Amino acid sequence: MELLRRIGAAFGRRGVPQGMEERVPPGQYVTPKMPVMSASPTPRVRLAEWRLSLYGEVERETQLTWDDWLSLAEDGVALTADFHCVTQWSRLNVGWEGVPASEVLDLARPRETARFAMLHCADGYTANLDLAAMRAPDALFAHRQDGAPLAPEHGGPLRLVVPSRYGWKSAKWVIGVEFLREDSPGFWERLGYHMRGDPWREERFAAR
Ligand SMILES: Nc1nc2c(c(=O)[nH]1)N[C@H]1C(S)=C(S)[C@@H](COP(=O)(O)O)O[C@H]1N2
Ligand SMILES: [Mo]
Repeated sequence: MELLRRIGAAFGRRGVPQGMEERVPPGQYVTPKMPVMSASPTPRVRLAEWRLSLYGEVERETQLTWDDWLSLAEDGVALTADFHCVTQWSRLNVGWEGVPASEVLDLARPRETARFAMLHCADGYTANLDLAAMRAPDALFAHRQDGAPLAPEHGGPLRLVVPSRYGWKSAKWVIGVEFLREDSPGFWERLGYHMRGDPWREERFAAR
């Protein structure tokens, strides 16, 4: 076994560049380009009608227009993060610009009882997340990717990015954040995907 381990270490992991082993969760390989992964066709979103609604377990229901978003984003952040899809590709160093998710959540003054969120999207897609993951320092609502406006197929005008969870939780075309007391399954979670989806623990599918 020790010999096998040493041979493995010398060759590295399949699909993982030398020296990147720490960055790539178990069972993932690195892809140079960001694939498009959508369960349905790209929805048409008109900025004049676009709203982001924050509701549920909150003190102050909030709706942002696109102009509201742009002024929020003036004091926004740019960060680089790795993206891990449950179908096993990982893309390293994706550049995002937007607003930290915790800052967006706080606009609605979540109640203390709010512990989870359901993300609602313009294509009818949903994804559930624990608020602790959404409040991680690298989680953001993003309207720009790799220095350009977020392309429609990648979730433009606005998507969520939660690098500490598998990609299916990074909701594209996000239009609603519903705050919840209890966890509830979204689109893929109802079909057997893991409720939490931490790539470092390889939480791909729910135990059955
Ligand atoms: N609204 C919506 N968001 C979504 C999806 C989707 O089908 N609809 N697919 C998810 C999946 S499985 C992944 S891996 C990422 C892919 O993002 P990309 O298409 O920008 O690579 O978006 C996630 N967000
Ligand atoms: Mo995915």
